[in-house]
Amino acid sequence: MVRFKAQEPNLNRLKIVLIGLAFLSAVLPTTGAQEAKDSAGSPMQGVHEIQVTLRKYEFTPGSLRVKKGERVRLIMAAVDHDHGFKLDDFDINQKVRKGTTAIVDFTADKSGTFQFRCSNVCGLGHRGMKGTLIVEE
Ligand SMILES: [Cu+2]
Repeated sequence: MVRFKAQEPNLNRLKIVLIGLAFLSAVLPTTGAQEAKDSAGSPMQGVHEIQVTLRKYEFTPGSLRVKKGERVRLIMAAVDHDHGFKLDDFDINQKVRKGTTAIVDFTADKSGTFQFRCSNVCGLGHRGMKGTLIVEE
C-alpha cells in the first residue's frame, strides 16, 4: 500500500514559505504609518511656537526668549507627572497632565524678564521647578 509520503515535504515547504513571509513582514518598513504626517506639528503662521518639556523638576528649555509683540504658542508636554505652567505676569496658569500636551497662547505685549514656575505639586523638588521668559524689546 502506498503511504502519503509525498505530503511531508510539501508541508515542510509550506512551513518555510510561512516563516519567510512572517520574517519579511517584520523586516519591511510599515510605510503606511510613516505617511501619516503630523500636521499638528506644522507651525502656525505669525506665531512663535516653542516646545517645552515638563519633568521633575525642570522646564526644558528653562529659558524662553521671544520678541515684544510676538504671538507666542507654548506647546507643553508633561513627561513624568502632572505639572503646571504658571506665569503670573501674563495671567497664565495651565495644568499639564502626565503624558499629555497642553497649549498656551499669549501675546508678549511687555518686555522684561519674567519667572514662571510649576503650579502643580509634583514632588520634593516642586518649589524649585522654575523657568524664565525673556521678552526682548
Ligand atoms: Cu512640577
